[in-house]
Amino acid sequence: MSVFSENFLWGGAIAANQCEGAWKEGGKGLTIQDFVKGGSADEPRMFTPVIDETLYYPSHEAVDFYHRYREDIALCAEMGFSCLRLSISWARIFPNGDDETPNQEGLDFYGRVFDECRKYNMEPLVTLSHFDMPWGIATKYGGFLDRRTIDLFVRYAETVIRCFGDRVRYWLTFNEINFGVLQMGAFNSLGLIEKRMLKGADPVPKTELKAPLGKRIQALHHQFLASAMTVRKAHEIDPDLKVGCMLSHITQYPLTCDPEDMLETQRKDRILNKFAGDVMVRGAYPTYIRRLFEEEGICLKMQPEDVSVLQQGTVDFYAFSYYMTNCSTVRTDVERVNGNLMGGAKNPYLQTSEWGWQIDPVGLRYTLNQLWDRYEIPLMVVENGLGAIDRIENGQIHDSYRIDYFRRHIQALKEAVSDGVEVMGFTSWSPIDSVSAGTGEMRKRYGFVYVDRDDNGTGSFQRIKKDSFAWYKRCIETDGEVL
Ligand code: BGP
Repeated sequence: MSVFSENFLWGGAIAANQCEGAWKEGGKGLTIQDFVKGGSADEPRMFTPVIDETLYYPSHEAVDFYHRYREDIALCAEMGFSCLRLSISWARIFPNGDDETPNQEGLDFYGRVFDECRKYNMEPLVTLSHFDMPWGIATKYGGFLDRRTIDLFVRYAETVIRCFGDRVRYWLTFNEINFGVLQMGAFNSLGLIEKRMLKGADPVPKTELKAPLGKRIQALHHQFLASAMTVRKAHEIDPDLKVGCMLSHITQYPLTCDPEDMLETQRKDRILNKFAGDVMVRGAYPTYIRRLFEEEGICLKMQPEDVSVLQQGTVDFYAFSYYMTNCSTVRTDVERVNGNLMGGAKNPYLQTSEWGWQIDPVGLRYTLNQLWDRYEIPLMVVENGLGAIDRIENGQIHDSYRIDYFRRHIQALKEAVSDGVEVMGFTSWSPIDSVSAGTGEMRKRYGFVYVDRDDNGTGSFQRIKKDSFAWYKRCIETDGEVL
């Protein structure tokens, strides 16, 4: 008998800027991602303050989901998905971010996408903001550092929730909101771009788009408020709608049992993983964060009403991405590895992916248990998967490595459910190959479905089922019994 509940959500997750393309169609405005070129694990993506249309920018065409959504949703339906996580591009609805009225063509597009999902009884799970702030908000307002951006976001959120609330029951506010505490999150997550970066026309490495911690925390505070206000709005519109937070959970292990390593692990875990979750699930700033603010000289500007806004806007469920774990240590003479959003000390017990991310299925069980113990609200794994190079042999892709990755992670998920953790669902990252968020590459593939597109922007966009397609179909069909 299956360990999963009857209405467990099985599916996959994609994001607008990584799959849609059609960057100037349907009245869409520009987003911050439209200015970023492709890179690789060793070569940072370049940001160009002015778009040079002779160059290749991965988001401009991505994998053409905008024109091929029917085919892609049908493929997901064929695998038996009961859920498709996807994001709305804010700039398709409010092209400049602060327009007087929403763009009807954008609303119509998503209406068609959600109808298509419903046709197959697939529950859409919608991320309102997945790393693609409208360019107008980043440049005119300075992203989330400006309090006015809160209202712009809430207006956008209210518009789409009112419009699609009948077809979309599950919502996520910001993708990987905890990214904002990291330097890399300044641009992607918070939309912070220093004025001087916009002056010349010269490309700058995306890694140079930085902001001091104080500014990032202030902007993150505004995102917390925007998220809390959205939760309240959604419940006003329809009390049955469920709104979740979404974090990238980068579980930290101590590299050794040296008490100093234990403390370092706790410190990192709190800032990176717990802080944002605590605010959004518990509705208040945790006490441990005060000391960090003091030590870093951070003086958060709050309005008197902020405390109650956070309190009244706690989320209904906790969603997170899980790809890997890292080790923390105070020692500096240790081997290090790459990772999603950040690297860490190498764990001698784990293998790494081709991009250096440590593969840790058991860590998923550990993480789910930790989160359940802390919050006791429903959890959902909304991203998990293996970025790998796939090779076509006689028109087929034998991705046994990906099957192995999922088999072990879903096994761990089942163990966690048997441990008593309440898990609502599991959506793999990118069931259809899409552009990598970190490197902008196409060759870093996650899909059950291969897309003919390369890192130079050539390819027919043809979709080809990989071996993992039939495997995942069988997994869903048997409710995770046959892995
Ligand atoms: C998460 C993002 C996704 C996705 C995934 C894989 O951080 O939410 O957008 O892309 O990571 O990362 P990457 O694409 O860099 O391999």
